[in-house]
Parts: sequence; structure tokens; C-alpha cells
Amino acid sequence: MYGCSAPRIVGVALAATLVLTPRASADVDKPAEGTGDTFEDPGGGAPNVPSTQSTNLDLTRHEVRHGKKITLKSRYTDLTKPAEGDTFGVITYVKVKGSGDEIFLSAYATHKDPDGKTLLQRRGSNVDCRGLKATLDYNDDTITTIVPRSCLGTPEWLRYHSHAHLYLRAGSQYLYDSAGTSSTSWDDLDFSGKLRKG
Ligand SMILES: [Ca+2]
Ligand SMILES: [Ca+2]
Repeated sequence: MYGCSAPRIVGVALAATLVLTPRASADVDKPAEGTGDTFEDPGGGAPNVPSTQSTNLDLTRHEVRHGKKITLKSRYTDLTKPAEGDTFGVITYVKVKGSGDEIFLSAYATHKDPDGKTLLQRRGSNVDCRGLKATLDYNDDTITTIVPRSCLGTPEWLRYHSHAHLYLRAGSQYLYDSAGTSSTSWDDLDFSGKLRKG
């Protein structure tokens, strides 16, 4: 009798494990973004041109987690405290289920605020978000942005695209790294697949 019921118990336990295991799509370790792929906006409406800038600009990887909070860890080739007048950071464009709103999540640093500041905008308006924060680790060359999903309307899933930007006052240059595209306009961006809450 025991010989017959044991496999069934194992089977039930296995089924329960499968049900309780979070969906694999909840956590994403995005493939490497590549290096040496930055570009510059020369201004005046001229097309963007390739750049050799890597410090504080060239992203190599994002790691994104969609749990109770949404965590984006962006890795650079090299992150260094900004010189006076310089600004750099990561902008993440977000789409959520059930809304066509354009959502922008920004983490950036200036000479005055090298430890980082944050901004969340939806439909062009600032969103007050308690718990939104950025952590810049200059030794680890990473910027980590954390936003409670309640600030995004507690979506079932989200899609994202992140890119880096850098403004150098000395040369008055606007530079970007946007994952294989020289465009930073919403319609041209390559958004991720759906990230469901884990
Ligand atoms: Ca890159
Ligand atoms: Ca560094």
C-alpha cells in the first residue's frame, strides 16, 4: 500500500512546487549591451555621430527585477564622480499593462549631488513616489534604481528600455548610450519583453 501511495505523494508535492515557483519571466538579467557603442548629439538637428566616450556613459548590462519593488541595476564600463557642471545618469522608459502612458524613470548625478537624484514622470507630470531612490556605486561602476511598483499603478507587467546620458560642460556635449540605436525617441526604442511580477 505504501508502495503505491508514495509516488502519488511525491507527485502532489512536485505539483505544489511547480505552482508556487515564481514565473521565470519575473526576473530578467538582460544580455550585455555591448561596449564602444556610444554616440553624440551634435545639436542643431544634425544626425547623431559615434563617440569614443566611455566613462560615465557606456552601459554594459542592466539587471531588472519586478517584485514588490522594481529594481534596475545598470552597469558601466567606468563610473566616476562628475566634474563641475557635468551631469550623467540612466533614463528608463516604461510601459505598463492597461495604460498607454509614457513613463520616464530617471536616476542621475551632478557634481553637487554625486550620490544621485531621482525623478519619475508620467504623461509629462512629476509623480510623487515615496521609496524611489538611486544608489551610485563608483567602485562597482553601477547605478541601482529602486521604485515601488505602487508608484507605477501596481501593474501586472511592464516593459522597459534604459539608456545612459552624459552632459559634459567643458565641451558642451550631449552624449548617449542607447543599446544599439542612435535614437532616444520613444517610438524608436527597443523595449524589453513583458516583465511580470515575481
Ligand atoms: Ca554600451
Ligand atoms: Ca569607478
